[in-house]
Amino acid sequence: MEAGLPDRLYRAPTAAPAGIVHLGLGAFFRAHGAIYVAEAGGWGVIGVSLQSPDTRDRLRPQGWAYTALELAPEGERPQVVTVLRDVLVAPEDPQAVLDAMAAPGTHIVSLTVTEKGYCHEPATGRLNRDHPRILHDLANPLPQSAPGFLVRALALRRAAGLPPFTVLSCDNLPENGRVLRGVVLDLAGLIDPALAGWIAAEAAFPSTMVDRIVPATTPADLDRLEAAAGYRDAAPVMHEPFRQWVIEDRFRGPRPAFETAGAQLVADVTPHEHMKLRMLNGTHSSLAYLGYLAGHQTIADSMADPVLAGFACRLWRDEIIPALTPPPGQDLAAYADALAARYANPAIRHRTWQIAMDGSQKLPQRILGTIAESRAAGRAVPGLTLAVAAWMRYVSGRDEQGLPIEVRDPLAPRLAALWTGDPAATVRGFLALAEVFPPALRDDAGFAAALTKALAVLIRRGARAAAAGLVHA
Ligand code: CS2
Repeated sequence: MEAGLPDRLYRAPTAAPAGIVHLGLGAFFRAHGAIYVAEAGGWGVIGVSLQSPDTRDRLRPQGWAYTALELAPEGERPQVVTVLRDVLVAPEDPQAVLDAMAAPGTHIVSLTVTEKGYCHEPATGRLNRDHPRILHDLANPLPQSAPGFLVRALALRRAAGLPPFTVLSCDNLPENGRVLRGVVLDLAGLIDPALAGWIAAEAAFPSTMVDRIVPATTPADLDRLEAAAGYRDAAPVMHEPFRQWVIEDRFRGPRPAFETAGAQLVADVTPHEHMKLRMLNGTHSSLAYLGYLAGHQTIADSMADPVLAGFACRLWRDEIIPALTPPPGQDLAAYADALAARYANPAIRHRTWQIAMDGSQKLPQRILGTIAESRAAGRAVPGLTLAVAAWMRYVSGRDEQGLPIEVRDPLAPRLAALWTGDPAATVRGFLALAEVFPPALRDDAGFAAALTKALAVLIRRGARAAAAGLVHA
């Protein structure tokens, strides 16, 4: 142990197999799934970074231990998490990742690779066969993409006469297990149809709903932790007190007793996923675009602005809740109240810029589904329509003062090129994006008209005034 973590919290290495390989070792998993696994007991995790060695290099001198700092309005609480057994960096040694996934002691491969890591078309959920990483993985046995690792590792297990691992998707996609299964079967079918048949018959892909607000760790957070806990950690994670994990109980082998850590094991995750993606992530994205354009750095700052707080309440009450079927026993109005309190937590500095990232991958499940279903049912959704207009303005790459915005999105150059400044022409260009907009919206002239009107108001009056117009409507 070289770094400053207290010795008494360091867990000696164990020879027991970890049981879980996790793809995508970002802050979210380390502040959410890893803590559930740690609290369930008896299992460990081999973490895999699919991009950079940074997290591995920071964690190695700490024996893979790190601090999760809970940020509540009333104070901070550090917890040292010692569930990681090893960290692998896929681009450095993809074979080591495949070996860990194919090991007989591995029963679960879980994923937090973000929406774009699924290499799917967001509007349809199908594999994007033209994705550069998928093209690479079709031609090479050592993969780059998450679906590529799953397919090649499952092939190794099949060849070795081992059962498949359970694939546990923990990303913010609706029916994430089903989407991932489809992507994996598409890719496996292109490599070896018999393998695809075996995966379809033998492997389990339970869907899960994950929830905890985990802003990216900043250099200032390292100092903040040192002040709160008295030691320096090179890779802590910051999170809110709330956490939720709803898991479809369909595992193919052994699993941790997640329920002892508070996870809900259910037969059908879909209503939970819809509620969370549309009520939390849908308003998160709406506040991210409108809040950023209105000059707010964080979600808490946006919620401290009565106009945007009122706008979020309007979205929940008038537009999102009427289109939802609540999960059994769930009061959606109470869920909205709890979200408003979580967003307002001033200790969490969750940047609007961070949430605004990858909108082309996020909008379909967060906002466009609600819009399409509401329009089909004859309900007006001007607030969500304004949020889509704000996204269009945001990805133009210029804010309301004409200053540049650092847009992060796999489609960023194409999106920026669609902005003409003329509302009708801009809306026509965006609605032609088949990857993003479902056919029901692309072919809906009424929606095009409503979006054009919202964009015109946004351009003329600015984001804050446009939102205010709907709060008092
Ligand atoms: C956020 C989510 O960054 C984003 O897009 O909306 O990460 C959100 O904080 C989590 O899904 C909360 O569970």
